Amino acid sequence: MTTPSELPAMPAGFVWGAATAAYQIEGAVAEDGRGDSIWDTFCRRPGAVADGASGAVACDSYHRWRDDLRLLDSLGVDAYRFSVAWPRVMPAGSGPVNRRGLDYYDRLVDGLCERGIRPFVTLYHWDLPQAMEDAGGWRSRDTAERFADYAAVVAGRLGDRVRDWITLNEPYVSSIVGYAEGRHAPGVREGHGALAAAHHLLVGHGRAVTALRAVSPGARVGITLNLSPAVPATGSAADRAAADRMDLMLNRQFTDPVLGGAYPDGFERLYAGVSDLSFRRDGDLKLIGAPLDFLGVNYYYRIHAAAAPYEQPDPALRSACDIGVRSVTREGVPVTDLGWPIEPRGLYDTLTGLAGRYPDLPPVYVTENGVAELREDIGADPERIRFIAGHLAAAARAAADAPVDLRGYFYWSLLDNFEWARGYGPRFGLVHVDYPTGTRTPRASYHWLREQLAGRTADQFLTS
Ligand code: GBH
Repeated sequence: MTTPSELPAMPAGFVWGAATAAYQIEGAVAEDGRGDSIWDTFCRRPGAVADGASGAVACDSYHRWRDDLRLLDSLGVDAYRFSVAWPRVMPAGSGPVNRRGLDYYDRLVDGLCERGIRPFVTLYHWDLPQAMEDAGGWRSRDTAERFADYAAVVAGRLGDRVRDWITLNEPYVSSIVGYAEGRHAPGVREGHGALAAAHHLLVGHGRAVTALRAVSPGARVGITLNLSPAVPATGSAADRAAADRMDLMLNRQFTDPVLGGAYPDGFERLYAGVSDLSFRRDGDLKLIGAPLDFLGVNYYYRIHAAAAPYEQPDPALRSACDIGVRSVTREGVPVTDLGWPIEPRGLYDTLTGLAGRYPDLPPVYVTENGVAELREDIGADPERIRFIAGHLAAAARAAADAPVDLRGYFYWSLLDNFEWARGYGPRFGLVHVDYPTGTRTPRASYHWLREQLAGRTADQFLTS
C-alpha cells in the first residue's frame, strides 16, 4: 500500500483539530494561586523524569496563549482540544475555588470563540492536586466525588461557551502507568491499588457526566481512552493468550464498562490473588456505563504481544501491570524515534473493532494521534506528514467499512511540549518550540495541514 500525502475527503461537519494538555504546555506552576499537582511532586523526585525536567516552564502557554491562538487560527482548524488543570481551579483539590485560575481558561475560551474555533475541554489530563494524592489519590473513592465537584465548577464558569467536554484523558495511563508501572506520577507499583485507581477513575467519570449535564444542559460529554490493539507476536497459543491479557488490561478494562456497562469476562481471573476487586459497589457500572455523547480515541500504535514470565511469582505481591506479557518489535514494521510501531491499520482495527463489539457505540472522535521525533529539527518533517495522511486514510476506510460515526480528528500535538517522564526530548509538534524562550516555529507539517484544510471545498466534504 502506498502512503497518501493528501488528506482524504471526509463527511461534511468533520472536525479537524489539534490537541494539548495543561501540564505539558502551561508552565507558570506557582502563579495566580495554582496548587501543586502530582506531576510537580513527581518531577522533583531524582531519576523520575529524563534530564530532571519538569513542566515548570514548558511552552509557557499560561503567558503565551495568544501565540497559541494565532497558530490555531492560521492553521485553520475547526477545534482545539486543551485541558484544564484541576490544581489551578481548586488548589487543594476540594474546597475553595481559585477564581484567577479559572480566569485563564475563560480568556482562552473567549479567544477561541472569537476566532470561530470550537473548544473541546478535557477536565483531567493526569494533573491530580497533590493534596488529593495525600488523601489516597485515585485509590480512594472520595477522589471520584471531588472530581465531579470540580467538573461542576468548571462547567459553571465555561459552560455558556463550551459544549464539548472530555471527562478523563486515558484512565489506563493514570491508573496502570501511575500506580502499577510507577513510571508516571504518583510513581508507585501496586496491584490492588492500581486496579482500585482504574475503577475510581471510571466512577469519577460517571459522576462527572451527571454533574456536567446538570450544570450545563446543552453539554456533550465523552471520555478519551487510549486504545492499542494487541496482536499475538506469533501464532502460538501462549502468545495468543498473552495478547488477550494485554487487551483486557489495556483496552477492555475501560471500554467494556464505559460502552457495555460490564467488566470483561476473564478480568477477575487475570487478577486472581492480586486483588479481590472489593472497591466495586452496587450501582457503579450503571453510572460508568451511562450513554455518552461521544467517545474519544487516542491511537498511537498497536502492540505485538508475547508471553513472558511474571516478574513477581507471588500474586499477592504483584503489580497490576505484571501480567506475563512483553511487547516485542516485529521485523519489517517501521517504528518512530520512540520505537513505537507505525501501523495505520491498527487505527482501522481499533475503530472497526469498537463497532463490532459495542452495538451502541456513540459517535467517535480521534482525540489524539501523532508522531514524535527526537531530533531538534525545526523545519522539515516529512515523516509527520506521511503519518497523519496514512492514519487519516485508515480512519476514513474504517468509517466506510463499519458502522462508526467518525466525527473528527485531533493531531497530537499543536506544539512540542513536556513529554511526561521523557522530558523535552520527544517532539510531537506541528510547531517547534524553543526552550526555554518559548519561541514557536511552524514546521512543514503545519504548512501542509494548513494547505490541506484551506483546500477543503464544499463538494469534497459531502457525505460519502
Ligand atoms: C498520550 O498517551 C497522552 O495523552 C499525551 O499526553 C502524550 O503526550 C502523548 O500520548 C504522547 O506520548 O514508554 O514507549 O513503553 C498515549 C498513551 C501510553 C503511549 C504509554 C505510550 C508507553 C510506551 N501512552 N505508552 S513506552
